[in-house]
Amino acid sequence: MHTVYSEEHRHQDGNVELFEGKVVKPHECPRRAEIVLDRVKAEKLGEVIGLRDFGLDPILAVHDRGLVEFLRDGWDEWVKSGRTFDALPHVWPVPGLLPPGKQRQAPHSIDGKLGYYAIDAGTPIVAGTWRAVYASAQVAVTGQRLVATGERAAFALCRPPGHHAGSDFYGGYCFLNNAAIAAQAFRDAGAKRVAILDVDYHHGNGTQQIFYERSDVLTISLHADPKQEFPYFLGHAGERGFGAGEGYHLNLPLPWGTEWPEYEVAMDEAVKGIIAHGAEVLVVSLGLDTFEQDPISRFKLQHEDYLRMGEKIASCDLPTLFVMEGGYAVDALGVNTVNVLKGFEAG
Ligand code: Q9C
Ligand code: ZN
Repeated sequence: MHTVYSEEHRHQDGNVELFEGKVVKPHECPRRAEIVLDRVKAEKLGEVIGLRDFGLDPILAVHDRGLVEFLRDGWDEWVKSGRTFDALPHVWPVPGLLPPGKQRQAPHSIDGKLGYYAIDAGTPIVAGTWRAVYASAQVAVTGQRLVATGERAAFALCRPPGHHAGSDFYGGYCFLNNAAIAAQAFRDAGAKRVAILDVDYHHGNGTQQIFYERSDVLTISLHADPKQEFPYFLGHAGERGFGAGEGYHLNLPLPWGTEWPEYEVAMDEAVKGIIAHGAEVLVVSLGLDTFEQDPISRFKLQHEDYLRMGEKIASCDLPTLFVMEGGYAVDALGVNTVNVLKGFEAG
C-alpha cells in the first residue's frame, strides 16, 4: 500500500507539555513521523506520495469555524499579547461554572480562548502549529482519495495526530481530527456507511463526539479504561450513541496491563460490529501506544501482536485507510506501525 507523507509536520515541535504535574519535553515530537517513514521505506511497503491540498472544505465539514480560525490565528494573538514561548491554557469553563442552561462563550482574550478550546495543557501551540495540522489533515484526505478511487488500502502518515480533537475542541496532542475528516470525505464521495476503528491506547473522545448522534458513521474505540486513564471523562462502555446515532458507537475499555489475548477478544467484537454495520469503507485510527514499552501507557502488546492486529483488520474485508495516531516508544514506532500494515497486507 502507498503511504502519504508531508514534511510539514516538522513545524509542530513544541518545547513543553504539562504532563502529570510536571513540565516535560513533548512526547509527541517530529522524530515520531520520521522513524515511521524510514521503516516504510526500509520495508518497501509501497510508494511514498506527497499531499494534495483540498483546502478548508473537508476540515470545515467536521470542525466548527471558530476552532479552525483559533488554530490558524491563535499563535499570532499570543505573540501580539507579548508572549513567544509555547501557548498553553491555564483556566477552563467547566460545566458547573455556568448558570443553568447557559452555553459557554468564546472570550476575546487569547488566554481565555486557549482554555475555551483546549481540553488539556499538554498540547502546545507554537509558531508552526497551523502549518503542521493543516498539512496533517490534507495528508488524511489525500489518503482518502487513494482509497476512494480504487486502492484497497492506504496509509496516511499524519502528524500531529487527531482522535482527541472534537468539532470545537483540541487537546491530547491533537488539533484537527484527521480520521474524522477522512471518514466525512468518504461520505461526501458517496459512501453510504463508513466505520472508524480506533486502536490507539487512549479513548478516541473527539471521534466519538463528532459522530455521536449519527448512524452513517459507526465509531468503535478500544482503549484503556477512562476510569484509570486519559481522557478520563469519556470512553465508558455505556456510551452507545444518542438519538439517530444510538447503537452506532461502541466503546471497548480494557484495564491497565492488557495483553494480546484479551485485546484480541475486543478486536473480534469490533470486527463483528463493523461487518454488521454494512460499512463500505473502514478508517483505522492507528495508535501504537498499546506497546509494552510505551512511556505513557500501560498495555502490554508486543512487536508480533501488531502483525496479528493487521490480519484482524484485514478480516473486515473492506477498503481501508490507516490514519496515524499516537505511539511514544519512538524507537519501536516504525516497526510496530509497519507490522500492522504488513499484517493487513498478508491477511
Ligand atoms: N496520565 C494520543 O495518543 N496525557 N494522545 C496523558 C495521562 C495526554 C495522548 C497523561 C495523552 C494524549 C494521540
Ligand atoms: Zn494515544
